[in-house]
Amino acid sequence: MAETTNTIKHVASPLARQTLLDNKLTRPVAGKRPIALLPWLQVVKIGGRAIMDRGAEAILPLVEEIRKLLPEHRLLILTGAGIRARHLYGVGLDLGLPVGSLAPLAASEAGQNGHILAALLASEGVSYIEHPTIANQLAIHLTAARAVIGSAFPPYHHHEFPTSRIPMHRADTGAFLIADALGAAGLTIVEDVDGVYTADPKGQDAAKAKLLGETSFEALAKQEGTLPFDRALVEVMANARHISRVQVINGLVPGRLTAALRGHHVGSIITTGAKAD
Ligand code: GWN
Ligand code: ATP
Repeated sequence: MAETTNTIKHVASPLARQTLLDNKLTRPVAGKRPIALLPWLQVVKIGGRAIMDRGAEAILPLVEEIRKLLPEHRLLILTGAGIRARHLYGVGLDLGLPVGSLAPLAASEAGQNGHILAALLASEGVSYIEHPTIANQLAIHLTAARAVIGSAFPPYHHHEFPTSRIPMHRADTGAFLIADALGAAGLTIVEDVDGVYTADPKGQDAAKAKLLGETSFEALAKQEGTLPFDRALVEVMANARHISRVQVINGLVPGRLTAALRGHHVGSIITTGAKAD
């Protein structure tokens, strides 16, 4: 790439003489699909409220299932925040704290759930690893152990968007972003319901709620009402590079996580904007 003219060294760059603001100009260089860093990795997001807040009754059978799955898969297990974050939002919003102050506080609750889960799997060589370690040293940790655990929240901290007083990018979005960035083999979201329904199966319209065996980010963007994950996830799915489908499963039913990781359809499969290979 370097050319020498007289004694002055010029460093050539295809982006040297143009604005980075024009997609048409940057596309030939920046429009390529990135490489998959960890194509053998399975990412599993465990619900904070759906699983961890239920305590031993929900956590111990899942820990047993994960223990048995270790010889089969290499896992990045990420935990959500749950009830303590909701309490934190209540107190923080009452005091007028901005979203960028609330986001890292809520994130720390997701981390706490990860530490709890890691303690239960420590005897299998599974540890909690920190956000910077996930960013920089995940490969070596997964060479030493079959699985590691981390916080599912994205580390946006004070850089959160000001559009919402509750952080828009929570555990589900964080899990998807890291799975897609790593080019992982898959993402499974573990909830306390059988998948995504047309309406909240525990809400006012429960009687009308129908399970969606297969759906897409486009269909969910149009679906009114709540979803079992952050709305921002739908937007992030639209721009995915690697993860072409996500399965949402019920972690309270023994065997569902095992089946999902083996590629079986046992919940709701959501197709994203990424093109499958
Ligand atoms: O503290 O449980 O990582 O993995 O978003 O930042 O608020 O931090 O502000 O490496 O960097 O509470 O201390 O905490 O959950 O996020 O971690 O024990 O700088 O290992 O120090 O990006 O764990 O923590 O909360 O994830 O989600 O020290 Mo925690 Mo979280 Mo630990 Mo992490 Mo935040 Mo770090 Mo971080 Mo902060
Ligand atoms: P976190 O990890 O952030 O703590 P979570 O994933 O454990 O959260 P919730 O955010 O409470 O848990 O999401 C799961 C809940 O979403 C389900 O128990 C269900 O009642 C509710 N829900 C709302 N809308 C729907 C829907 N359309 N389909 C399925 N479940 C829905």
